[in-house]
Amino acid sequence: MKTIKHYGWNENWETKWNEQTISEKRGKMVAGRVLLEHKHMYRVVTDQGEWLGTLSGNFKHNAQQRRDYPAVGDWVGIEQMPGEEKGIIHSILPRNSLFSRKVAGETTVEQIVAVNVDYVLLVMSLNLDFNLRRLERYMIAAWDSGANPVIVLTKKDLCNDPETYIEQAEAVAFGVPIYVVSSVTAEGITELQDLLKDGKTAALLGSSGVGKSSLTNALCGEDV
Ligand SMILES: Nc1nc2c(ncn2[C@@H]2O[C@H](COP(=O)(O)OP(=O)(O)OP(=O)(O)O)[C@@H](O)[C@H]2O)c(=O)[nH]1
Ligand SMILES: [Mg+2]
Repeated sequence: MKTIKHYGWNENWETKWNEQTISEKRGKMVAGRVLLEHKHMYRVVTDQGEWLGTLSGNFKHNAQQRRDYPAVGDWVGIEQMPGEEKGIIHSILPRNSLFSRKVAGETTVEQIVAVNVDYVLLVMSLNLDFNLRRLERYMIAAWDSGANPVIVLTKKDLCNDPETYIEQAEAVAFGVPIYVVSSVTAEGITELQDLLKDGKTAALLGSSGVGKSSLTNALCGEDV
């Protein structure tokens, strides 16, 4: 069975867990990572399997704003309901990055896209989608989140002169690593896999059709 290490648990999280989890609940709780979120219900993966998590009364009482609630990528302290694939979430470990966007409606609300992301892959394809202004905006969003930006130029197989594009990207990228890949020929995929090994978490940012899903499948070696 997969353990939480496969989902990015490491010594840093272990340390945070030991420091933060000092309540009387400690003995009953295990650490888990939020995989999905829907209306204050959370799918949480733990070393004992995947549970459906809901918030403890105390947690709800103390939560004031969006950021106080769990989000995808959070490490939480969860207590299993005896004999059930369900649990009560009591706590969240301090985040090391937070990626959000403002959604305009009657009032502007913050939507958290993902937290505890190590790398944000800024994905653009080497054809009509290539746009340096957009790349700059992506980089600002990535730096704001606290995660490390990485530029991924996709569909290399469709491009006759990738060098020209790479040079242009380098000119605005200021030391941000650039990977050039093709999900069709698999060129560049191993290099990107190397970056993401050891339980690193990545989020993808890019327009529709640039090849994010194809890239995810190529990186995982299976359909996900
Ligand atoms: N030639 C070529 N085509 C690709 C490559 N990657 C993706 N495509 C094609 O581009 C189209 C869009 O790819 P997707 O992976 O669905 O793009 P996406 O970014 O996930 O798009 P959304 O889900 O709409 O945001 C599909 O027809 C893919 O087959 C590539 O490396 N080379
Ligand atoms: Mg997609």
